[in-house]
Amino acid sequence: MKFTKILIANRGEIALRIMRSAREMGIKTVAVYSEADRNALHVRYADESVCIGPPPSNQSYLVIDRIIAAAKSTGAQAIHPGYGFLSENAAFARALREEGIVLIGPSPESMEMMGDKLSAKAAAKKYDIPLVPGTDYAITDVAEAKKVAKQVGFPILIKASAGGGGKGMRIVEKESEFEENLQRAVSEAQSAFGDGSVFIERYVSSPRHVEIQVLGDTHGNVVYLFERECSIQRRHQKVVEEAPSSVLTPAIREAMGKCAVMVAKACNYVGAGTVEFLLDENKNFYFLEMNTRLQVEHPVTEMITGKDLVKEQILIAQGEPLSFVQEDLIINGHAMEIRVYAEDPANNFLPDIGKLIRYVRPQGSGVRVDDGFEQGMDIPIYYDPMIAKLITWGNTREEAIERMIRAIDEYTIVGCQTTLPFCKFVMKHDAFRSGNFDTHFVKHYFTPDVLKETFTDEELNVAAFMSNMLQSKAKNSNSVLQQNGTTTVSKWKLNRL
Ligand code: MV4
Repeated sequence: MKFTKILIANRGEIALRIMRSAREMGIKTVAVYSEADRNALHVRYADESVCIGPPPSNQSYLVIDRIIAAAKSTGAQAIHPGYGFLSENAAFARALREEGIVLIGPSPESMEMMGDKLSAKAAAKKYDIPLVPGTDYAITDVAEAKKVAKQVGFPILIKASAGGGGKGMRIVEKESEFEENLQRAVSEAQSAFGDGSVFIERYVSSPRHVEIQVLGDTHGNVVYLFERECSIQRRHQKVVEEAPSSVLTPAIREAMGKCAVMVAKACNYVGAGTVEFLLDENKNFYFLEMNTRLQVEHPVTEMITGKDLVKEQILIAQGEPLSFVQEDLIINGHAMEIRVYAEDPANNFLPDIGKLIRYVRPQGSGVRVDDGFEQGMDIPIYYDPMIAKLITWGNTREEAIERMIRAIDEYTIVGCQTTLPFCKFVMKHDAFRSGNFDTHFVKHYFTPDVLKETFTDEELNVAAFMSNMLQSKAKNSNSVLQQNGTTTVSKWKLNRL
């Protein structure tokens, strides 16, 4: 079935990003919005829009019935859920199926199988996918669990089967601390997720996080679109993502890709999905879990493969077979993405929302900005404080990094603190540039005082110029530039400060 109209059950940058692809395909778009988003860009961009409730997401973007009602009243044949909100909600997928509305995403069965870590591991085990040594069943017996923990070897990690994003994980250093930690993990998992199932794994102490993008169609074809390296994260919040990873060899890439395809096949996956792996110091990889949605960081994959993942999702949902095979896919160059949050990196990354008094996007070759704001807009307090994703492409990793630094310097955001200076710190750091880093990068290298040094040459020139001017004024002289012929300041930069 070819869609003529789809509804986007999301907001912000991802809603806009989806609508852009739909428009290129000649498909009309319906935006849904909360009262806080009445004037948001995704509402203005869409062909039609429907208000679905008050600002809090549990009264708007998370209310299944309101979204279905909006699709029915506008005649949308399909719904794209974006990421977050209802994107991995099997009950939503099932409700759409019952209403005869197509979900641009996988089946509720795939979501359920991969949403639970233990059932995901069980599915992967059948295909001999490498798993971190540990239990692949919920621990019920403490004595038995202790035995397994000893076999696996300490330190071990206790994980909640229903957990995600690092929630419900506990590291246990030695046997004597095992029982107490296990008890706590179970009760935490029970109260946080309503499911006390936990399992144990050997703790991989310095891993890298590498994930593989897959696409599966309704005809049983599955391909992988290489990897994204997402090790630069802070408290399980990704900050920098890139593709390809600087450490994978073609052989490891192919092995991981083939494993990811098997994981997707194990759950009859349809659509765009991501298979997460841990990579240890010796480049052994282990399957962790599968994310059954389009991810925030998907643009880096688009930049190196030339594929539009949202278009592919829509074509797949229409029932079309993939128009390419694995051998058609190649990696072209290197892409970097940073997440620009309205958070203050100098103050423990506390949200710093406000009005975008000045907002000027970077431009030029190899630069992509996915955002949902314009100058003058307020950042609503109700949702994720991500302002934008800044993505750069280069022929090489070095070029992508240099371009990112240049783009960060061009990006002007006045009205709130942002993570831009923090991301520039990462881009300039030797460990990052060498490619030799792991998931502990931020913890190891970042303290707020490192931000003080991240002025551009232009900014330093401006400072030098101004101090010079003040000194000259004190001396009652009017020939500032003659006194310091080496100081150059562009009017352009002065205007932007
Ligand atoms: C691990 C691990 C070490 N050993 N499992 C964190 C979130 C979840 N997706 C899996 N996570 C981890 N699982 C074993 N056996 C370390 C992490 C981990 C991590 C993983 C990916 C990206 C960032 C991370 C930060 C801290 C810990």
